[in-house]
Formats: sequence, C-alpha cells, structure tokens
Amino acid sequence: MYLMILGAPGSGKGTQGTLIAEHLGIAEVSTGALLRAAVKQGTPLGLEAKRFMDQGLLVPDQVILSLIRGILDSKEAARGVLMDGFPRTVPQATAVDQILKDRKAQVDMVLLLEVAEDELVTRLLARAAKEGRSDDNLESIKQRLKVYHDQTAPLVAYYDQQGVVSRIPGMGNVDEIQARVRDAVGGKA
Ligand code: B4P
Repeated sequence: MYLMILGAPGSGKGTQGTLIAEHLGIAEVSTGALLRAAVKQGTPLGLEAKRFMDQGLLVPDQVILSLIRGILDSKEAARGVLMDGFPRTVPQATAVDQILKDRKAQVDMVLLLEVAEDELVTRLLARAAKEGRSDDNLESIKQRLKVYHDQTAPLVAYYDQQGVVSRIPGMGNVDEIQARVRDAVGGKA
C-alpha cells in the first residue's frame, strides 16, 4: 500500500502521518525529517539541503528522488509506505509514479489536509517557540506557503486525474482529524 499525505506547511502532515502509519503498520517516510537528520549529522546531503530549507525553498528534485529510491528499495518498505511531505513537485510525482510502475504498484491514496492559512501560520509560530526549528520564522514561513501554492498545490489536480485524492478537513484537534484520516483510509486498509 502506497499512501501520501499532502498539505501546506503546518497542515499536520507529520502529526497525522505518524499516527496513521502506526495504525496501518506500515513504514512512514518523512522527507523533511530525513533532511533535518542529515543537517544535524552534517553530512554532504545535509549541508546542501540546509541552504534551501532555511530559506523556505524546496530541496532540488534529484536530491529528494535519490533518497526516495533508496527507501523504496529497503526491506522496511516491503509492506508499503506512508510518504509524508513527498512528493512536493510535479516532477517528483511523475518520477515516483514510474518507480512504482516498475514494481507493478501505484499510488493508492493521497490524503490532502485542508487548513486555513491563518491557522497554518499560528501553528508554525507556536512550533518555533517550542522547538526552535531554523525554518520556522515568519519570513521563511511566508516563503514556504508561497512555494506550496506555486509548486506543490498543482499536485492536487495531478492526483485528482488519477482519482486518488481524499480531502480531509484539517481544522480541529489532532484526535478529531486522525478519526477523519482513519475513515478515509478505512476502505483501503
Ligand atoms: P516538512 O518537514 O515536510 O515540514 P512542514 O511542511 O513544515 O510540515 P510538518 O509535517 O513538519 O509539520 P506539521 O504540518 O505536522 O518540510 C520541511 C522542509 O524540508 C521544506 O520546507 C523543504 O525545504 C524540505 N523538504 C521536505 N520534503 C521535501 C521534498 N519532497 N522536496 C523538496 N524539499 C523538501 O505540523 C506543524 C505544527 O503544527 C506542529 O508543531 C504540530 O504539532 C502542530 N499541529 C499539527 N496538527 C495540529 C492541530 N490539529 N492543531 C494544532 N496544532 C497542530
């Protein structure tokens, strides 16, 4: 089973992705978390990614795709994967479609978390105060929202054409939203 969780920065992808992957017993892959781990370890990938992340920009597609290929080849991914924060561009989506096709698989469902923009900013500023993530400052948040609208939102039409998008109202508390996510995947799990 290959699930994706799509939404603007702060929409709850990481929060809901972890819960639903655990519920389904499949691996969760967060490209954001993998990149942050690489930054922390100071690897060449991390050093390259940090320049983009701190400015609120996307890390180049070829860097992300080599990460994803490695993960899809791993034995942890054998039962399926929940991809959180990936894909973020149409070239990433077409590339993963091809990778899955080569394995006689396809994207089963895309969960789209829909959250009002003022709530997104409130959540990310709250996280900034708590965790001090270097990309959670107002300037970078505004840039990330712009990048989302310009480069990631077109993926909704891309996956609508495949008939796999499930829209989840992402306002409310974490448990309420998780119940909606579970309802949506219920028919697929
Ligand atoms: P991500 O790690 O994906 O970060 P994000 O978009 O900010 O969302 P995240 O999943 O962390 O937060 P969530 O909404 O769960 O990406 C970071 C950066 O990495 C990108 O800007 C980019 O540079 C790079 N990157 C990652 N993937 C890439 C790709 N495929 N291609 C290119 N570049 C890539 O939660 C936000 C906050 O809200 C949390 O504090 C959470 O606790 C809170 N929250 C969640 N649900 C809530 C609720 N219901 N009510 C109140 N608060 C809630």
